Amino acid sequence: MTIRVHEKLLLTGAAGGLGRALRERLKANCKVLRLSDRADVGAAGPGEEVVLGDLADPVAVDAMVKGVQAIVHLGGVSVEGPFGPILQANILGVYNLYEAARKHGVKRVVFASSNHVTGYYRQSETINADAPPRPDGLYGVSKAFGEDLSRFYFDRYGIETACVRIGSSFPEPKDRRMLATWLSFDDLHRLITACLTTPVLGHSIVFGMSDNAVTWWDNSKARHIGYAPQDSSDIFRDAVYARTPEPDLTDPAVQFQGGGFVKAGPFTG
Ligand code: NAI
Ligand code: 15L
Repeated sequence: MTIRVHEKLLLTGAAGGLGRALRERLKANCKVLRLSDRADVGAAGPGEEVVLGDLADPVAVDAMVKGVQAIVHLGGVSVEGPFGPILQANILGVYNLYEAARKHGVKRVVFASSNHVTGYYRQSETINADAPPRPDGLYGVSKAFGEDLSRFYFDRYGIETACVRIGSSFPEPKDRRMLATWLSFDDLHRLITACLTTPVLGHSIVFGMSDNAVTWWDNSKARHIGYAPQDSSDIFRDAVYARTPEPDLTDPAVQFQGGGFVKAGPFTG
């Protein structure tokens, strides 16, 4: 199966944890991978180019988007915190990105949304893409904004987007919650590849998780994407149980899907 359907692909947030994990993997998806961040990403290697810039700056975003056919948008504030930086990177930044995509005729975007869009559902519930957002903080609200904005750009301008509500994408699950939310780097790449290559993406919401036995999310509304996870948190279960305490069922971080994010803040600034 060919996974190279775009000549030039933009990866924002290339200096971050997931950007670094995907840098090599995404080269298989394009002829040229354009790396962007406001932080240093090092020198461009073979099959790469670098266009740095701040997402809050429309001129910089225009330059990073111009000439690509598709975008994997990871850049932005990735945790709960003060509203100022979230506003700049995740709200103004995602608007700048879609405006540049519209101007330059980019037709497909994979948007790194987050499970924190629905963090106030309970860990005893299973939700699907039709469940209304219940963000667990300002970060989750900013990702819900990105999902809504991308839906508008699809309805008005036909730009297809996959809003990937990533669970917890790290080398291994760090705690018991992540046994449900874990997404391996290889499965993340499989999921992004599916979003980039499916013939008709439309505007879709898909939960970014591996094939974990315990799950709170039902991806049956995203079958058209063709994502088939091959990893599972289950191989880490015994080790995670051994090194973590019994959950306190009165703790909101244990009750709600968003975990510790439901207790973060308030922040000022
Ligand atoms: P990260 O924080 O390691 O990387 C984010 C990158 O965005 C950083 O390199 C940072 O310099 C860049 N950035 C921040 N503000 C910017 C701005 N104004 N202009 C340009 N670049 C800016 O985050 P990570 O873990 O790599 O996550 C990537 C994306 O995936 C984020 O959007 C995050 O919200 C989302 N996500 C990640 C999850 C995970 O488990 N790693 C879970 C859910 C969502
Ligand atoms: C996120 O949205 C964050 O970007 C990531 O750092 C993790 O905290 C993840 O959610 C999670 O819920 O585990």
